[in-house]
Amino acid sequence: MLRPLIALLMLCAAVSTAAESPVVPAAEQVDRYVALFNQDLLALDDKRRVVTPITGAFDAPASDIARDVAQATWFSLLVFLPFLVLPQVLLIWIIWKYRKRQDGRAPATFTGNHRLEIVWTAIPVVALIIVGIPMWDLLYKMEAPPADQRRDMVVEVRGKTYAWDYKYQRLGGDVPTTRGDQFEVGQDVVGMQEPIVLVKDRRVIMNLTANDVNHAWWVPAFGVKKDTIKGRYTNVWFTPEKLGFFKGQCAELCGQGHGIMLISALVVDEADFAVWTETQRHRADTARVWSALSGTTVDAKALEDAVGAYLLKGSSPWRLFSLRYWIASNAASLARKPGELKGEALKQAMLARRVQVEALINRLTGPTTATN
Ligand SMILES: [Cu+2]
Repeated sequence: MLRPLIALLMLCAAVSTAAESPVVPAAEQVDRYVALFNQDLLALDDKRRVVTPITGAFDAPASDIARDVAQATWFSLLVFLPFLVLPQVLLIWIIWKYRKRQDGRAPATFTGNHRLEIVWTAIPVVALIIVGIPMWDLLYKMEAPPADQRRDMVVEVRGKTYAWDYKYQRLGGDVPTTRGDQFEVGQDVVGMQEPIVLVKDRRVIMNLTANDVNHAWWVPAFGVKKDTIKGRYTNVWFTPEKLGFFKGQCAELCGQGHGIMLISALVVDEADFAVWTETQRHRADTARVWSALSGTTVDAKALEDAVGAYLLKGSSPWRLFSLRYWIASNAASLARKPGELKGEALKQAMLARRVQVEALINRLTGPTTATN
């Protein structure tokens, strides 16, 4: 009954997606994208070190702002370092040179030297001005939003005890975003923080706020640290310049979960970002299939109904890829959470269930899916 209807929808979708870009990834690439988009924040290596540590702006700046912040900090360190070192060197030299020599000489006693006092006040003032001018410039740059924002990504960042929600208000680049295209990411099926996904060399403007108490969004590699405050918006912007996975942490003491209020950001190229946004658009529709799959046992009838309902709403290649992606991604998240099925047993069970869904997709959509 379902099959002819879905086949017809498939045909319509094939026509409508013919001009669509980019290319839909093959079903075999699902696991590659799960490994990219759904990285384990708490994963440890063989030596029990965190696989994705928080990296700093100084050793590995990953944005234009981080580069500027690192440069400004090194510059001020260079200017101020003599003030730290010189007095210590002079002190040690004076102690040694005028040490008590047991030769009967009395130490000189004097107070005040106006000329010296003017000099040691003037030099630090000049140093402050030398450092202050470029710092003022940088602070102004960080605060002032860029003038031409037409190609920028815009994300609303919402802090809440103890996680982050990201609402994509505009994706940026060449693709205009309509209100219907907006989506939100936050926590995965087991409640773990999801990354904010950004595009290399695409500037992002963040509008930050909070649901409850104050938090602060801090990712050192981007050179960004900003308070999120309930009832008002704060703003930051930066351009990610390196591909990769970057981690941060809430930087405003917000409660007992503050220490585990992690932040993760993934910077990808435009092609991978397009795949990610497409999977996000169909995500909510995959929930029923996942709920039929995720129990200890699977009710075949309920699963078939859920897959059938998903395909009836649309069975374009992107929708098929998204269904496969979310089943695999949710399974990866579930595997990190202690449960009735653990480790290898859970992995095998989930692989078997993915095969089950694949068979259903093929049966309900016909052989055309093989070419997607
Ligand atoms: Cu906090």
